This record gives sequence, structure tokens and C-alpha cells, in this order.
Amino acid sequence: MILTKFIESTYVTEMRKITSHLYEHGWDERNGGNVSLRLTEDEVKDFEDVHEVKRNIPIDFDAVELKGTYFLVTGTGRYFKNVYDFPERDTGLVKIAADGKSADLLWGFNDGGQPTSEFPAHLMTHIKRLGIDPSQRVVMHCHPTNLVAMTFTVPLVEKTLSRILWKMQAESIVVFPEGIGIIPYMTPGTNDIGEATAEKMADYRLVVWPHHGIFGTGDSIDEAFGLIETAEKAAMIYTTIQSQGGKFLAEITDKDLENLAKRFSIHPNPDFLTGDSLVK
Ligand code: 2HA
Ligand code: ZN
Repeated sequence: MILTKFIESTYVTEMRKITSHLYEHGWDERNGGNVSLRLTEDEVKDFEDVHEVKRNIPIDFDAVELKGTYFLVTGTGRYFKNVYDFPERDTGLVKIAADGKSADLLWGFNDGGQPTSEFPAHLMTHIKRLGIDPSQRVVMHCHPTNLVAMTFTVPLVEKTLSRILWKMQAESIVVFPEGIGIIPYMTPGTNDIGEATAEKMADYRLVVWPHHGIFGTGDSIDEAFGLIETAEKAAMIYTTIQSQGGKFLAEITDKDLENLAKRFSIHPNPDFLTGDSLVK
């Protein structure tokens, strides 16, 4: 068997590409945003350079439910603009230690770095989503401009925001039929925001952090990114409508939503399927 270095793995390649995309979209200015990708023992065992524990890094949360799980994760304070060129510095592969309160660093963070300040929120989210979907792999946090802007102008009510996003394009309800979750405004980087986010993840794969950003999840980087970009595209259409005067002369009706659900065999959140019209 030919042993290869972890930097050449598809996981690192995917992480380099997605952080670049997120930066280029303008959703991860400076050190904004973070991504974690769950990996299994089987997926990492054949790389020649991931066997030795380089350092043990404390986690400010008891992640014992994830003991032995591997995560490729972006680093705290790191700029997504730079990850493509410096993956071994700005990302790291960690394995949650047996006590759950620390992680063994196996690769990366080679200048002394650590996982994102939102790592506890990621781990809590992984735990919650894994309980619902064993194929859960990715947690992605970013700052999509139009969605964040909407949290200042649209009531922070899940039904209201979900229905607006569903009605901005036919794609939305098909991509996130359960709607979109919202937590109250909270201080980032705390376990409280992690707990509130994970609680919402019982019902949603997308959770909005008002005046800040969004958490998206999925079984792959494509899936988590696809959710976020679809919601953000809907938010961009809404923003454009506002700049055109904001008066709706037409809309995707509740009946149209029902027809989309039938055509694409999806089961949208029944509580969100009927409500106020956008055309007044
Ligand atoms: O990682 O975006 O919410 C930086 C952030 C914190
Ligand atoms: Zn953020």
C-alpha cells in the first residue's frame, strides 16, 4: 500500500476549496466563519502522518458522546482567505479524547493553533444531528450578508422567516422543507449559544444567529453549503425586492408551495404551509 500524507487527502482539499468559496462569497470576512468535518477511524488510518498525537487541546465542553471521533476543523482566529494556501497551519485534524474534555491533535495547527472558538457549538450540533441522522458530517458557520440583514428587518419568528424564504424562489421549500430555525441574539463563542443552536437542530438543519450569521449542517460539505447558499439566495432576492420598493404584486402562493411539495415528494413543516400572503 502506498501511504500518502493527510494534506493530499480529499478532506483537506475539500476544506481548502470550501473556505475559499465562503470567503469569495463575502460571507467570511477576516476570521469570520468556521467549518468542521467529521471523519471516521477508517478514513484517516491509512495516512502516514496522522498517527502521532502532537498535542492535547482542552475543550470547554464535555463531548464524551463523541469520544474517538475525528474532526477536520478550521482554526480559531484564522482567515478563510488564507486557508487554501496554509491548510496545515489554519486547519487541524483532532480526535476527541476518551474523557470528552479534550482533543488530541494529530495533524495541522502547526504554528500552535487551536480549533475554532465555536468548537463547542459545533460539537453540540454534531451530537444533536447525529442523533437524528447517522450520516451527519458537517457543521458550517458563516455570515451571509442578506440573511444577516433580514434579521434586522423581518420579525425573528421561524414561521415568518421560513415562509418569506420559501416564497422567494421555487427551490427553497425543496431544499429546506423543515424551514429555518432562529435563536435569540446571543454572545458568540459561548456554550450558551452552542446549547441554544443544538436545541434548534432537533428540528432544523439551518439555524440563524440574528445579527451575526448562520449554522448549516449536512452529510457533506456540499450539502451544508447548498443549504446555506439556497437560503442566502432567497434572502438576496428579498433584499432586491426591498430595493425595488418592496411591494409584492405577485408571489409563490401557499397552493404553489403545496404543489412543489407534491412534485418533489417532500414533507414541508405543516405549521408553515399556510399563513399571511406577501401580496397586500
Ligand atoms: O470564527 O465567526 O462566530 C469566528 C466567528 C465566530
Ligand atoms: Zn461568526
